[in-house]
Order: sequence, then C-alpha cells, then structure tokens
Amino acid sequence: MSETLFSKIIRREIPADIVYEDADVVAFRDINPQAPRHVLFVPRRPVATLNDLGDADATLIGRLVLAATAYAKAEGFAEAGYRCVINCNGDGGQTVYHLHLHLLGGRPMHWPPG
Ligand code: DGP
Repeated sequence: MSETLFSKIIRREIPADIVYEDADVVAFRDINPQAPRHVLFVPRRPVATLNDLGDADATLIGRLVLAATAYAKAEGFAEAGYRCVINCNGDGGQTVYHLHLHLLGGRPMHWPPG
C-alpha cells in the first residue's frame, strides 16, 4: 500500500496530539473531532483497510480495541459510554487508507449513524 500521513504521524515526522502508544498501537486526537473525546487508534504496521486483515492479524485488531477501551476507562468516560468505529472503503466513509479505530465519547451518540 502507499504510505499515508498516519505513518508520518507514527514516526513523528508531522505533528499530532499523541495520547497513547505501545509496541503495536499509536493513538492521537482526531484533527476534526466529531465528539468531545475523539481519538484514533492506529496500528504501527500500515494495513490499508479492514478487508486486508487475516487470521494472523487477530491479535493486532484485538490490541487496537483493547487499547481504546483501556483509554476510555483511564480517561473516565467508559461508564458513561462511547462508540468505536472502523470505516472501510468508500461506502464506509474511509478517507485515510491506514486502518484506524475511531473512539468517540463525551456526548450521547445517535443511531442510525448516517
Ligand atoms: P476515516 O474517514 O475513517 O478515514 O477517518 C480519517 C480521520 O482522520 C478523520 O476523522 C480526520 C482524521 N485526520 C485526517 N488527517 C489528519 C491529520 O493530519 N491529523 C489528525 N490528527 N487526524 C487526521
């Protein structure tokens, strides 16, 4: 896959408000927040979309989800609730082709999401 700006953020070549990182995952605030709390959880390894994950990536996608839930708990909005979203390809609304999980919180969410 061609590199996206998220790889540059991970390598700290362009600025971002990084709020969490570990060996597999980096998390930073979304530049265009859709909720009071809006953080993107990104695997260091550049996987383009959900469609590109296979059985060997089960741990990686699990780590992405667990990093997000741990962050919501640590930041104190897990009990109130939050939403995790992974957009996939055009109809899913994906614009950056480096897999990322949106963690949205700090306000009530609506359904259907639109
Ligand atoms: P998606 O539509 O699911 O591909 O979401 C991409 C998100 O990435 C979107 O909510 C805006 C965010 N984003 C795009 N460019 C940047 C950037 O340069 N920095 C940060 N922090 N977020 C960005």
